[in-house]
Amino acid sequence: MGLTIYLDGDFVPQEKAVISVFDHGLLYGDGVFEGIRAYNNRVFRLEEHIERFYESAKTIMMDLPMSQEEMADVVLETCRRNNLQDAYIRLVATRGVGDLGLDPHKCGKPTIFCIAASIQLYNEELYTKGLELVTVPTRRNLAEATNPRIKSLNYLNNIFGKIEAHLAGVAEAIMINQEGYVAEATGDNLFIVKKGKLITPPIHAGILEGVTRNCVMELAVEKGITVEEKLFTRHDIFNADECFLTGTAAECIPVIKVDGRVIGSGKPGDITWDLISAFREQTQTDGPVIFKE
Ligand code: PXG
Repeated sequence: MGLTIYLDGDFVPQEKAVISVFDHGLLYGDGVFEGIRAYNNRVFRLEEHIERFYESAKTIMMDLPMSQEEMADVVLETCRRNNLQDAYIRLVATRGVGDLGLDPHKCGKPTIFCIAASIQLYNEELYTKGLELVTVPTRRNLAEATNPRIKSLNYLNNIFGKIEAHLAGVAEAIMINQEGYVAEATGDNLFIVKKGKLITPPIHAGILEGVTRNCVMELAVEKGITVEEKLFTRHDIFNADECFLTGTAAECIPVIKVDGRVIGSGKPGDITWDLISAFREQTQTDGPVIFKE
């Protein structure tokens, strides 16, 4: 069945949701986006996603033509129009239609669209067996150049990581920053567990501040687990007791091998499992309701 898409103020059938070839989102990757999930009739942490969306837009000097509350309503209404209580949502703002030059001032107004689709769940076997990862040669973007905190439409850096992971015969990559410290995966944040402590790279490692990352850190603190944001290297991953990734699409997913080194017991660890189930529980009640009684 065709989806109903929000595009620049209207809800239109997906065949009609088309964008100009002069849109700078397409010509230059000039724009920002969010990947959001809905669970059990609620849009998970919608406010945090909208806030990050506006922060990304502010950094690239793009004025969004509505308030954060109105943008949140666009997301909720897109779910309603598609009759979805569980969904994968993509909210995008491009610089808009301009000429062939890269000057953003020539673009009149941002193009804004929102897609809500039914979610393609990851295979549960990935969670019970865990993932194998490799570190890849392409470094994560330098924060002083294209800051990874901006969730921009420019994902080539991450796509290189994905390609290099596939060349190495695995599904996902760990990206290292310019200084040699672990940054993140191509579309997920990374955690390790060592002697009962949960450790993840700080924002200044050059990462996206993940909504799932923040939620998992909160849940760990609630469970009395010590959480540290600190720089670490591949060596710390190889010698960790547990490792997992977090992201909107994958949620929390265990990692059992990195660059050929078995992590911990080689099976998803106890703290990882504890946090996976706490996260799954949290998604059932966190965020604004889509269909009110
Ligand atoms: N780091 C990067 C670089 C990301 O793109 C995350 C971390 C996790 O953030 P959240 O807020 O989702 O916990 C992301 C998320 C996908 C997909 O389909 C994932 C993301 C973007 C686009 C697609 O796996 N990003």
